[in-house]
Amino acid sequence: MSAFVHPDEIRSRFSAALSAMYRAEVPQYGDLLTLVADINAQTLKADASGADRLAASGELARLSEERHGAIRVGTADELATIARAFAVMGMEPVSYYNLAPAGVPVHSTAFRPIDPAALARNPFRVFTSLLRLELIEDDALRAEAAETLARRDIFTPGARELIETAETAGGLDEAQADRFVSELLETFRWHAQATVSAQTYERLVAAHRLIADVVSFKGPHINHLTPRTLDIDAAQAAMPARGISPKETIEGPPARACPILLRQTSFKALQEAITFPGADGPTAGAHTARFGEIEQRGCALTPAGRALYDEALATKDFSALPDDWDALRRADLAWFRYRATPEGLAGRAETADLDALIALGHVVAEPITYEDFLPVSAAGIFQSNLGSEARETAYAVDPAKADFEQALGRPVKDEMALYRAEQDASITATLKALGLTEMV
Ligand code: OOG
Ligand code: NI
Repeated sequence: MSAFVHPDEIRSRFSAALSAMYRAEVPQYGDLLTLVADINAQTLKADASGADRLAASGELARLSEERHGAIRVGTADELATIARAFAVMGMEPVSYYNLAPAGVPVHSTAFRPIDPAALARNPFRVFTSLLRLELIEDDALRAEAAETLARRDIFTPGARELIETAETAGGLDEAQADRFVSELLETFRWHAQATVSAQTYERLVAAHRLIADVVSFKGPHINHLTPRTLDIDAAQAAMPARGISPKETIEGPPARACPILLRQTSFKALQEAITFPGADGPTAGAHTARFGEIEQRGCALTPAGRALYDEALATKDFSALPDDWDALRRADLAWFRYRATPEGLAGRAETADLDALIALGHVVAEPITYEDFLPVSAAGIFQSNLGSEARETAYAVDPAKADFEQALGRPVKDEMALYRAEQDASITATLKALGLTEMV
């Protein structure tokens, strides 16, 4: 019998430990968690059918645990190693996001579980960005940044050793899993001591505030940890009364009866005291990196639905995207999970046509939750936290996905293929449960 702790369990322990650490580091994060928990409780109380739907899809149980975080790493080796660490927790890189067109010198992926059962257990995700040093124009500064990054190891020896153990043995036992969680937590910890001089820091900030954030510290401190709210408009409205001042607008689609994709809002990054090393001892400074964010997740869209969304976002006219589940489903604009109803299981339908089965009440289709990110929103979140000096102009863009995958050491997964597989599997299982397999 295997004594390995399940990767889902390691992920849950890590996400809980990270949340506790961040709460101790950034007390406002605790305030945000309380606010979101209050709003979610009110929303569930006011909408019993919505609560039932969430319970049926398994999302009610995961709701209070649900978080995404973000880190920014500096080198290919850091990215490849963090990918191996996330793999120990059952998290895979999904999608490629290029932030350069938005003037942010990084490209990114999101590490998350991909299996529906693992997502239901704990959907912890980490948006992980790799700095694109080649976008620093000043040669001397670029070389200095590269040397600084080459000198650091963002992983403890213990974390490196346990990643190896998990890979060679195929898993971690109880004691190893707990040690892995606490060793890996060190990578995400805040360090108030910069590793570069105040002068270098200022030059890095002048190149881009984000470059300074990645290069100047011992590790890629977690910069936000985002709980999921069921009503982001209510949460945004309730923030000022709790002493939290949100950014002006909510990123993503407008409020709808049928929520789609992802809506997000954040509070501005904190000015935090740091020190710089100096010949005559440390000198005091300040750095802004960490902020608070909340999100509301809706239904995942198909490529056709996503194209309509992107167009709607550009034209600010969302009328082409029907605000009705059945219309979204019939037009193949969103992904759904199909399920046989008790009536369906009791009855005997003469058809294997899904629309007909739904009309008969033998099958229901539930929207599949969007588990990924929106690059335009991500750029908005980055920018609102960089302060007024944020670079306005876009970087020249080249297709850098291949470079990213080379650094990562593997290709990223295609999010659409994952949603499609889930929808297809649910259709197959539904028809099988209804004894209709032979008819298709
Ligand atoms: C990541 C920003 C992206 C989101 O929710 O879109 C993100 C960062 O600031 O490092 O977390
Ligand atoms: Ni975020």
